[in-house]
Amino acid sequence: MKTKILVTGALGQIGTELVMLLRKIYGDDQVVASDLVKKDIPQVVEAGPFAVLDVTDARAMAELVEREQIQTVYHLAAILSAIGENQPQLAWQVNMGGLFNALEVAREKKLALFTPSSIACFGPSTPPDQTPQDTIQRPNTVYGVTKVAGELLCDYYHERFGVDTRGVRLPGLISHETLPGGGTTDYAVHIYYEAIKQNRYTSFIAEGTKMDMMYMSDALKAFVDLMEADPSKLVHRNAFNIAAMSVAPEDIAASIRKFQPDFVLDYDVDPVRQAIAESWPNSLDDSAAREEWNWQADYDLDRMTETMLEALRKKL
Ligand code: NAD
Ligand code: AKB
Repeated sequence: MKTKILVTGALGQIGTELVMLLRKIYGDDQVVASDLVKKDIPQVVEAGPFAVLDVTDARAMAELVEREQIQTVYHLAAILSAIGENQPQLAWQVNMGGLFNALEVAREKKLALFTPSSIACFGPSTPPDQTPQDTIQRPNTVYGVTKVAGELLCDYYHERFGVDTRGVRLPGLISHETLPGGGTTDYAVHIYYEAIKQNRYTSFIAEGTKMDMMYMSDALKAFVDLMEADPSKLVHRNAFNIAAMSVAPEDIAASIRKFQPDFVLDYDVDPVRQAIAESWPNSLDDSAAREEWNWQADYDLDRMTETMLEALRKKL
């Protein structure tokens, strides 16, 4: 991979950890972090180059790429599912406008581009169990619509203009560094924080609602491995299903109880996020990623729970 890297949306849940990992692998000065505003996250904004960048501003993006001689973009800036349902116009503007600008600058300057899709690219008519790599995609959220359109647009830029676009369909990500930014799977992070703070959690997602989840370090490994993969072996490129675990709130609670036997889970279901969750698959078939670039998750639910509880006990 060409290693002068720009990360957009770098102060979000994924970006903060991705920037730290990329700097460890490729060098601090090689990775320019950027976000809409500068926040007090010293491990990102002080440990290497940082720029304020609104991804809907095409000229500002092109100027930053030129100034920093960027070769590869990890494009993360986006509005997630729950916020997207509250502000659909903003979600379209940021998710489609930002991606279009990133693809255009990639075309003009011959950059490689990684951008994540999501389990949100599927909808209620998608086969819900072991959802195949290539299947029905009729999402009913604006976030999901932008994710399908983004997958197709990235394929188009690869086929039409030869841009080296790559991406994965991420499950809900669970991490302890930065809180999630307004999605439906956020409960699966909050539950660990509340387990440490109060030994109980009230879930806004209902009992029995299975969704694919993944520990952050597995997702980051996928980002790096896919960008380093031999392009001649890639058939799908922009929308690889990747999977680690399919869990409902009570499964996470049962896993937490292996370490905190008195942990209490109850429910106060949010109808908006519940409807989104029910429209997404229960589990994904990730065999294409396994075959094309040797994808494999390291963390199952209990290993992740042990790691999350240990890290949050120190942090909180
Ligand atoms: P996040 O909400 O935590 O972070 C997104 C970042 O984008 C924020 O720091 C925000 O300030 C920034 N941003 C918003 N509007 C912007 C703009 N106009 N210009 C520049 N920056 C802007 O999200 P995340 O979880 O880190 O997600 C990153 C990517 O991964 C997104 O494409 C998201 O759809 C995808 N994804 C995330 C998950 C997950 O569970 N975290 C799952 C599936 C897909
Ligand atoms: C969300 O819940 O919106 C994200 C996602 C799965 O895309 N975490």
